[in-house]
Amino acid sequence: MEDFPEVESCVECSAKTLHNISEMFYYAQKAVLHPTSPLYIMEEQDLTPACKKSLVRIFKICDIDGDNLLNDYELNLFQRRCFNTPLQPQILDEVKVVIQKNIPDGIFHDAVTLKGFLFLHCLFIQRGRNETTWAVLRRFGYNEQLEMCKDYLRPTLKIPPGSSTELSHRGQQFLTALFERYDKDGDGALSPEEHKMIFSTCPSAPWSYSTDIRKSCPTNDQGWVTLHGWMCRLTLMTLIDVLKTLEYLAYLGFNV
Ligand SMILES: [Ca+2]
Ligand SMILES: [Ca+2]
Repeated sequence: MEDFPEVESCVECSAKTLHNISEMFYYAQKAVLHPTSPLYIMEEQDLTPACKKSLVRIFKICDIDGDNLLNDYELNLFQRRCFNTPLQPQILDEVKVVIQKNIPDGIFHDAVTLKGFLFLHCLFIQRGRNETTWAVLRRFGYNEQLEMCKDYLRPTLKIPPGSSTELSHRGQQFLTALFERYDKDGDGALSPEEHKMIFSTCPSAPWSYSTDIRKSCPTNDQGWVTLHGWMCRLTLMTLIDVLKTLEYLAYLGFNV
């Protein structure tokens, strides 16, 4: 196996004595459904850059209060979103102990840091539980190449003739909360830096700050976009290009 790093697992089996047959199928299926190589570099014992990048984005989306830590409440929401079950308090404590033991700065104020989150996924893979990390990545829209799936970004939407499109109440709530999370200084407006950060989970911003949103939407005295301006621009985008809104909601981590 050392000579062939592309071989993920090796199991001795026999069709004659039926020795290890079910194990053989289990590992073969696993190699196809939850491959290691897109996630992990064996020689370096570390996650691949693409996997890290995806997990960093997921971490940011799950960090609801924006303090760069995942507290118990945020971890529970994450767990529910990915696995549809709540995290047992005892298991949560055990996970934190394991992280703390291995990397001391993986836990801060009883919450998981980004380092701790990445370490946890490294550990899953090292323990042969690739399916856990894959489940997380797939839930957040990633395909086998660790790119966002097209149908996740642009789901089919039939708009009857004569109808227009607008943000739902849930969509408005999500985008308002997002604004509040990234308005770090709490002045009720997005500075250019805050505007840049709000789209840090997206490939790029959907519009230019200086020549588009700032010029066309309500701003404060400093000329920075207010919550009202932010919602106006999104309402307009939803009206004229709803697929673009859907795409951005996916990048921003709206839970569907
Ligand atoms: Ca947090
Ligand atoms: Ca601000």
